[in-house]
Amino acid sequence: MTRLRTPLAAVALLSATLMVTGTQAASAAPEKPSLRQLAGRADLLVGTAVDMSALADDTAYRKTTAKDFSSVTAENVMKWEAVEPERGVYDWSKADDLIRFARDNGQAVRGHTLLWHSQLPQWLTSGVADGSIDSDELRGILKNHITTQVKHFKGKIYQWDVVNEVFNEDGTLRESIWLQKLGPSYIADAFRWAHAADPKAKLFVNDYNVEGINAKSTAYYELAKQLRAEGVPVQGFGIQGHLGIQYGFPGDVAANLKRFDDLGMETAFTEVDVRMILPADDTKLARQADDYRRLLDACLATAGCKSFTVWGHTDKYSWIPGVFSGEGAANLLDENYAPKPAYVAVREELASGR
Ligand code: 9MR
Repeated sequence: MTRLRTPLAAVALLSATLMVTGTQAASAAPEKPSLRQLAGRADLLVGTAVDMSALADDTAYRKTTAKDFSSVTAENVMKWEAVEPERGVYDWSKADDLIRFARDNGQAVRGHTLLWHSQLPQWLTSGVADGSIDSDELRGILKNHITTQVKHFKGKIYQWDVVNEVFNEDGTLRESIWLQKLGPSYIADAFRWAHAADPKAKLFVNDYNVEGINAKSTAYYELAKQLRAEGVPVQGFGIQGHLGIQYGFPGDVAANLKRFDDLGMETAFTEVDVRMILPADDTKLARQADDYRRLLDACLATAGCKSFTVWGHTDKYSWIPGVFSGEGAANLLDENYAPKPAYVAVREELASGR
């Protein structure tokens, strides 16, 4: 036995080795490029929805939002109930906070959303319900809303979700107050008003369950084709991308994007998350990673797909558990901001380029 192999000396050697390797590891391992750096090389914006309370209160959240993403979407604060809680009384404060955060961090902002059947202010829904707001007035209210909001953010939003979730699964128009009171022409009107208020913003339709080719995505395809033939300024198709591993991966995603590309439209994934029945395990997380990778791959394969946005990037603030009981773990980072296999898959896919 040599002197070095005596226990004390061995401990000394081990700790010296650890110190050296530790130092070397810190200085030698280059920091991995962020998602936004990799996306930039692929001519893509990689985005996240932002929860404004988390952004205000949670330093780690602010850091990950700034580090990995080149685009941000307000998860809630640009919705009608948030910006005009009382008729004629606007509150842009939280939305403006996001615009400021984005400017400080060199990020683009997606606008979400101008016209939806959900998260409408109470003064509006109750006025329509009790008949005190008739159809003519409602049309004026909608025009005013779209014009005021788009003008407020003019030049600061690169893509607007002008109409959100207007079709049913079978491709018929959803029975919202808009359809009931204004008829189907409300859609073309919304795009014309938005375009007049900010001619440079790209104007999108946006929905869920339209990843693959199906009755609903085909309804959007036909609508877009028709509107564009009539000269209505609709330029983009937003695919939300709320998946669940238990449902299997939708077919024909790239072919679906391509047909919009062929119409000369932009496409975007706007709200990607992939939920699972809890608890998570390695198999489920691998499956989830694969779903993220495949959505991103379809985007990268499509010339007009210029942004890929996740609907929150940490499981800590996801909307999923509150809506789908027993489900969750849908995001790229876990509740403690540790990267999941899905994060690694997205990074690898971005690194592989277009
Ligand atoms: O993530 C949003 C959640 O915090 C809100 O409570 C919810 C209200 O309906 O809206 C969620 O975001 C939705 C988005 O605006 C449109 N597509 C579906 C999203 C998840 O429900």
